[in-house]
Amino acid sequence: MNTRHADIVHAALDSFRIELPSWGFANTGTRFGKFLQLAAASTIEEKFSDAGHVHAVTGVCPTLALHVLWDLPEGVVSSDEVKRLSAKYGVRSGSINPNLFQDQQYKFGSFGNPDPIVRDAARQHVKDSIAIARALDCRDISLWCADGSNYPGSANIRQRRAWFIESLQASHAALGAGQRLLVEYKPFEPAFYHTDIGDWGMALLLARAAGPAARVLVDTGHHYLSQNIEQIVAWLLAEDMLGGFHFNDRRYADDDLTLGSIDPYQVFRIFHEIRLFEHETGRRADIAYMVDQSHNLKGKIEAMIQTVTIAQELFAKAAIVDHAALIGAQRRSDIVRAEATLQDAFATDVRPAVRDWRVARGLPPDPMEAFRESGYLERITAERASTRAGTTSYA
Ligand code: PSV
Ligand code: MN
Repeated sequence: MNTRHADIVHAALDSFRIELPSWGFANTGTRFGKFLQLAAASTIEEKFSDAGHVHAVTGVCPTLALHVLWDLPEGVVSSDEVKRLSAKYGVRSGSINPNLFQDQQYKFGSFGNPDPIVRDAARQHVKDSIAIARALDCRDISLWCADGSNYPGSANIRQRRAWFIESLQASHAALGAGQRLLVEYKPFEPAFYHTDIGDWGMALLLARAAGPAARVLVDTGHHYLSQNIEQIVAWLLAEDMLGGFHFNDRRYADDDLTLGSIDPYQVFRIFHEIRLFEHETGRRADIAYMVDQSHNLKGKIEAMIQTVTIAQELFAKAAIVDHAALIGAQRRSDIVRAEATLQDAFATDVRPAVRDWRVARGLPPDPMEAFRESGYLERITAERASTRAGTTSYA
């Protein structure tokens, strides 16, 4: 790697921050079972503490996404306590995630429920979540609706779309200045016939209908197999409608595997579209990068450190793409040269430059080693094991 590349990598990493999910530190599992980890967090304080350790060794995770029912079940009254935890552990609250899928009343949907009382309750919960976000100085309200149906004929798809527009507009109207509503889509699960916000096109139209501060959130695991996610990203960028990412990888469905563990080239291509957009427009894309992974087998904190490291490396690789060469080759329709321009960047070993960047910023050169040497995992394993052996809370 030459010095010009090293400088580009350093500048790119300076601009790259990634948010951790509170639920990624808690015990989770599949619908068949959970393998409990004694070190898993079960209180919001433990989640902040664990996130603080990831941030301490990586230096790029200053915020923690919160899920309202799992982290602030008592609502806005908990915000002072959350602020205290932020200050204590050096991590701010990040995106606020309403929960419109867990309560029994949402069996037949939230914003799309045929019962107006349930639709009202869902709207109220989102408004309460926005108030929490305001109290915690959080910009983004990240909305995922599990709504859908399992059997043809059992739901009126167009009617539900209209109900969604109504509720999203009402939610948007409750936003404070500078806040954003991120609309996440997912093709299936938990619904297996139709999902009300099933893909990026539906999310885009609904976000547009909601109001000017709504954007689309792309969860990389929420696509059909072989779908071209970077093309979706390129279109959303062009439409100024890309608000954020939930990062994870998958092999079959929404598997919650570590980012880049199955297809790192896909993640590189996504980052490349963002860097190319910024190169061509001279504008910074205003995107919230967030992790959305709950690990069932890997140690939770180590999985997060590994994810962040991989994200940084793939972002750095995308940063060194030779844009001038690429654009020139595309204009000449020199397909082989254009393709090789991407492949060259992807094949470049950026790890030494990333390590140098860490050292220059006073961070440990190897975050995983630093974490393993810190003794934190052994300490929390002993402490948490003694206080609650056998706890099975989801988040
Ligand atoms: C749904 O699969 C999802 O991606 C949403 O973002 C939820 O908030 C999150 O997972 C919960 O684990
Ligand atoms: Mn998600």
